[in-house]
Amino acid sequence: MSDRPSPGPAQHDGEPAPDPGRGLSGWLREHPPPGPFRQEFWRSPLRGPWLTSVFGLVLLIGIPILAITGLLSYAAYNPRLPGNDITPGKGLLGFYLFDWPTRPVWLYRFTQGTHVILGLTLVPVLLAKLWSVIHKLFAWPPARSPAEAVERASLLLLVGGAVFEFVTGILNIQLFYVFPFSFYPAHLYGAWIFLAAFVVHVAFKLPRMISALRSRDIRRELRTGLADTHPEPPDPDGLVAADPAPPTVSRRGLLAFVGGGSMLMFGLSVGQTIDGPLRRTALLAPHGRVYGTGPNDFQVNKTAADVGVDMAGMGPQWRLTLIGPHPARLSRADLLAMPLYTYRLPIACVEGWSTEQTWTGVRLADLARLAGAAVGGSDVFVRSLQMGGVFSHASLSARQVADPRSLLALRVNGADLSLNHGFPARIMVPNAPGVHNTKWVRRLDFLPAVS
Ligand SMILES: Nc1nc2c(c(=O)[nH]1)N[C@H]1C(S)=C(S)[C@@H](COP(=O)(O)O)O[C@H]1N2
Ligand SMILES: [Mo]
Repeated sequence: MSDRPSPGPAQHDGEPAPDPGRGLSGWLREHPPPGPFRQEFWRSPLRGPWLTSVFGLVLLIGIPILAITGLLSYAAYNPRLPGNDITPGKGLLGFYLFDWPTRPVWLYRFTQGTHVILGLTLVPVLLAKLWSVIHKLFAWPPARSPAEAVERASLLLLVGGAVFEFVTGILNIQLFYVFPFSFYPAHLYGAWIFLAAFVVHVAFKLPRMISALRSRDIRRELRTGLADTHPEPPDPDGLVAADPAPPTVSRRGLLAFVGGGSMLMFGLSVGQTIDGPLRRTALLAPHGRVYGTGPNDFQVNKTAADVGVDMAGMGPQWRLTLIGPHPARLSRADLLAMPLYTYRLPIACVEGWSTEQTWTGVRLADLARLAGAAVGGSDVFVRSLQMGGVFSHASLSARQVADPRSLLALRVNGADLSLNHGFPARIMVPNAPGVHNTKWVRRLDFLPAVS
């Protein structure tokens, strides 16, 4: 406890009657509930506008990158095509959607890797930022005016939205579906709510952030040890503790702790996007614990056994059904007798991992022609032997069908596909999200393109 006289009203013996002159809000102000609602509860000498602004600046740069890469990922799903959209109620939120390109081939790998790895890297910064303003959540009275009530409600959307987006994102890449709703629409709608609150917050706080950043020199701060660490001067926002305790860590120490946490998150996850030998360093990545052997030795997202595909369907009696003006049924031998092409293409999963392999197969464009469909004017609806669920089908756009590197792959790295990688045949499309590279294909419907 501090032996200094505490700020605020003098102590009384009995309960003083509300002072009618100051009204209820004055009375409330003088009678905060105990614990975190009292200013004296929050005593860290490091809290202050400069510190909050340093974390805020990092988030101000990082969150728009998360937003852009996230919204691009939604566009990459081509949600306007049948079967691809699980947010049909998006309405105006789809205003920016465009026909996702097939080149550069690494684009989705880059944007989605950035989305996931940056999200993980920002976790310590987000927590530090929330810590630095946490006492404001307990401000008492809850609101002094209707305007303040609105402002504080918007903070709930801001903080709640940020926590919701980070938590659902992380749970999703950990394949830990504990929440009672579907990830994809929840993360998308949550993003828009959060972004709206974020824009309002930045608009209000930007000038104060800039002046707070100017109030101290970061280079000097990074040279200042514990002995010379003093609280920031009292500020109108009340970020600085009313009754600061002696410091137990310098600002430099706190920044190093948060920065070190971020570097750890980055270092333990980036390997899953880069792949190759670095894959082993991605200790935070849950994927790719299942690998194949020989040329099929790269990570498997879901095994055939996991999703319960009918093994019998993959035997010699397997046929690929083509639907179009001239429907056809082809065996694997028929497909292998067609012109085969080989390309190096990445699988880039929405969950952030990726891997590039060498795929051999038949061009989707050649299959479209065989079915009598117009190349460039036909989308394709792909069905898997896997029955039911979002992975059992996917639509590809006319542009994707027409790209000469878009394959119905039969082989990988010179060997037949393994069962887990989609034998007898799987889709491989350049720059498509991994989830659209459907495995265990049984039927392709070439349909006039959705304009
Ligand atoms: N039928 C089917 N196809 C599928 C999946 C699936 O679960 N079922 N997973 C998809 C996802 S999310 C990804 S990232 C890639 C992974 O391919 P891989 O398991 O061969 O590495 O396959 C895609 N194709
Ligand atoms: Mo995926």
